[in-house]
Order: sequence, then structure tokens, then C-alpha cells
Amino acid sequence: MNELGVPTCQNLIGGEWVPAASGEVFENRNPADTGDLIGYFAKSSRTDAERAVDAAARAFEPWRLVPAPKRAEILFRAAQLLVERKERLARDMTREMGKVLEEARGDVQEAIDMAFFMAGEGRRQHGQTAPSELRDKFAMSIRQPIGVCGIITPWNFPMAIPSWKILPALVCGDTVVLKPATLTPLSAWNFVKVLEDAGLPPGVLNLVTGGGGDVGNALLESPVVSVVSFTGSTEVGRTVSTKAAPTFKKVHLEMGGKNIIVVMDDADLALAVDGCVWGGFGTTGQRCTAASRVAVHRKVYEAFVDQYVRQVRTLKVGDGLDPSVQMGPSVSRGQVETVMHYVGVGRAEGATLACGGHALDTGAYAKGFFHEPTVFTDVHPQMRIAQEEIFGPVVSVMPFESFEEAVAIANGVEYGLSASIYTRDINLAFRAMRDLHTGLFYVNAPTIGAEIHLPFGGTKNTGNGHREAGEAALDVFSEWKSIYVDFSGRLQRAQIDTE
Ligand code: UN1
Repeated sequence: MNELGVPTCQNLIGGEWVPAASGEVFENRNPADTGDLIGYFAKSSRTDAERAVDAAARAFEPWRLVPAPKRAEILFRAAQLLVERKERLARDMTREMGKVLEEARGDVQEAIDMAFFMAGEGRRQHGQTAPSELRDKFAMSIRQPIGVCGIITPWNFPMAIPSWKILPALVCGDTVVLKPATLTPLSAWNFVKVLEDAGLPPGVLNLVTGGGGDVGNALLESPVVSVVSFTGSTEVGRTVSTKAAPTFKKVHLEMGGKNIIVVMDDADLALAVDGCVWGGFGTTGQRCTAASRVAVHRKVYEAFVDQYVRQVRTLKVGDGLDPSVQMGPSVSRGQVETVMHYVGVGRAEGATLACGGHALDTGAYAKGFFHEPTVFTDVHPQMRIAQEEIFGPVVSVMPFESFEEAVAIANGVEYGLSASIYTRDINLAFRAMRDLHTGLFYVNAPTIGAEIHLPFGGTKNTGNGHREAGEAALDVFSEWKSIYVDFSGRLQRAQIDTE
């Protein structure tokens, strides 16, 4: 804490809170008011990352031998501490990331849910037993921990996403080095502190704050790190994949989205409008799952657009700590500039700017990264605003004539995270469930709001085949071992001896 009450938050390496080896720090500022300096964080380098990897490697042997139900007891305690600290952690999150307080509480709640769920896995982590093809022989499979996990997390869910990755790793018996997004180190720090206070042994979880170029690369290139789990853009994901390839580590990637809500002509229109507003502008559109595309049946297109735009115009933009505000700032200047850039692209492509379209930078907005909620209508599915992930408060609305055309539009992007249909026709709903090429699908609900106990992830350029959350997360953080026990007392040869 300096004389102005601004704290300095350090790395956690091998159970010690330490500054960066270089002694350097970076600032964390509030995106709603850049005059608000939240704290200084360790600006780490490769040296710090390597020390953290060493600490995690040393902690692995004793940790993997702790019985899983005992490891889980620490997770249960962490869940309880998160419940106790929820309000403070949510306020810290809104202050550093900008999402409205109600949503920041939801983000902490997601970490709480994951802590209880993964603690439960301490007494499950079920394997299989199977009959052997030979007499007097037993066959089974068990999950084994893998080793050191390098975890690289984004700023949009600054506590939920670290929890999705760290908690399954810990319950599986792995040790962790966490590199959180440079824009949101405080929520990561708060989460790591909870786990330390819950009694995690030194070195089992290490925190190294700083840039991806230094810290991230050290994790990706380290031969000691066995698993890398990354959430972020498809572009960075490709680099992660390439850098991790020479050491054959397991790589779990969770990347971009261009999610769609399909509104059929028989939909409950008011319900669909509510869903599209929440799906498109919740978290200021900064969710991988955001409904950045809306396709509407021509028969109800005009009525939908009219109600949708009217409702979007009423959204109150401002500081997420103000309870009357519905949409906070973008997380950074770079992010709001991306939004402004795409508004220009949409105009140039000939889409109709139905509302919004401007950055907000006067009066109460002057010191933050605010932008109006923006809707483009009459968008063609091939336009860049309908193809590329913007990660901001911009939604593209497109008309279609038939269900088949809607499916083609929905699938006609490089991403495959989430999709939704609003319809009362059960047959269409089931066809859409089957035919839309995404990892998440909703009926009569928006594309956001996945719950933690089902697999989370996407197809195509959204992911690389893995899933996080739910039991599926265990597959990322553990390895199968198949075990055969022959109790016949004689040599039996599989595939050869038939008696
Ligand atoms: C993300 O945007 O990266 O399903 C995660 C949802 C949230 C998680 C989003 N539970 O929208």
C-alpha cells in the first residue's frame, strides 16, 4: 500500500508472495474512470515464470499423492470463502473490468458453483471396470494427474474462467501456474488468495502476472509444463498451439465466437427481443458467447427490428458500480477502438445503422471507454460485421426466408461456440439442435448463460476439440491409465489364448 492507499500485489511462487525478479510493476486502472488507479501488479518476465514452473514441478509429487477427497476438502473451503467474500470480490471485479455489478456477482457465483462442483469430483473421478477377455483377469481404467498446468486466462470472466481451469486441475492432482490477463490481475489475485487461505499447500498454485510475450511464452515453451489451457482470441490461440507443439504438451483452447439467435416467424417476439438484448449487450458484448448475430424470419422482421431497436436505445450506459446502469464500458481503449473500427466497416459495407454507432466520451463518460449499444440491420451474412468477432456492443441483424436459409446463415461462419432458436415449433427446435454446428445450443433463450456442470466449448475455429466445465474438464486435466491384473497364476496371452 503506498501513501495514497494504492496496493501493490505480488506474485505467488512456491508459497511466497514475491515481487517480479526485475522489481518492475504495471498499473491496473478502472475502465469506467481511468483516473481510478486500482493497484500495481508484478510485471513479470520469463525468469519469474520459470521459477513458478519449478515451484509447481516440486509441489507435484506430494500433491498427486494426497487422496482426491482430501484435495477436494480444500476446494469446499475455498467455495465457502468465495461465498463469504462474494460482494467484495464482485466490486473489485467491476472496478477493474467494467461489467455491471450484478454481472460481476454472477462471475464470482460461477466460480463458487465450479468450486462446489469440482470438490464433488474429489469423490467421483470415476473410471471404468470391464470384463477381461481372459479368465481370472481384471481390467479397469483410472484417471491419473498429468503434472504442471500452465493456465492463461482472459479479462472478460476474470474469476469464472480461472476457476474453470484451476479447480479441475487441482482436484485431479495437478499443480498450476496461472498467468491472468494483464487487464484484470486483481480478480485473479483475489481468487488465488482464496485458495491459499483455504489451505492449499505451497507451490500447488502459483500466480505470475504480466504480459503474454514474456510469461505466456515461457509456459508454452517449457518442457516441464504438461498441459496448457488457454481462453482468448483465435489469433492468439493459433500462436499458443504452434508454440506448444514442439514439446507435445496437451493444449486446450477456447477461442472466438460469432454466435447467432434465430428468430422464427412463430416465435414469442417479446421474449425473443428480451433475449437478443441480453445476449447482445450483456457484459457490453464482451462474451465469447455474445449474440452478435440475429437472424429474423422475413414475416416478422420489421416488427422485430422495431421492438429490438426501441429496447436497445433505452439501455443505460455508465459505471457498472451504479445500480441503475445496464451496460458498462469496454475493458480498454484498444477494445473500444475495435468497436469504433467495426462501426466504420459496417457503414462502409452498406448495412443500415439502426441505433448507436458512437463512442461516448463527454461528461461522465470522459474518463472511460464507453460506446453506445449499436445495432446494424439489413446486414448481409457475408459482410465482415456478420463474420468477424467484434467483442463489443455491436449486433448485426439479418432477414431470412426459410428455416433452411437460417441454418445456412448460422453455420456460415468460421466459429462454432453458441447458437439459439426462438420458435414454438418443437420439430424445428429439434432440427436446429441437431443441425447447428456449435458446442452450445439454446431453445427460447439467448446464446449466453451456460451453467458450469455441462461441457463448455465450441467447434470449428472456436476450439480444438476439448471441453471445459462439467465432467468433461477432467479429460483436459487428467490422463487415462488402463490397468490389467492377472490373478490366474499362469501366462495368459491376450488375442492369442482362447481358453
Ligand atoms: C466467455 O464468454 O468466455 O455462458 C464465457 C456464458 C457464461 C460464460 C461465458 N457462463 O455466457
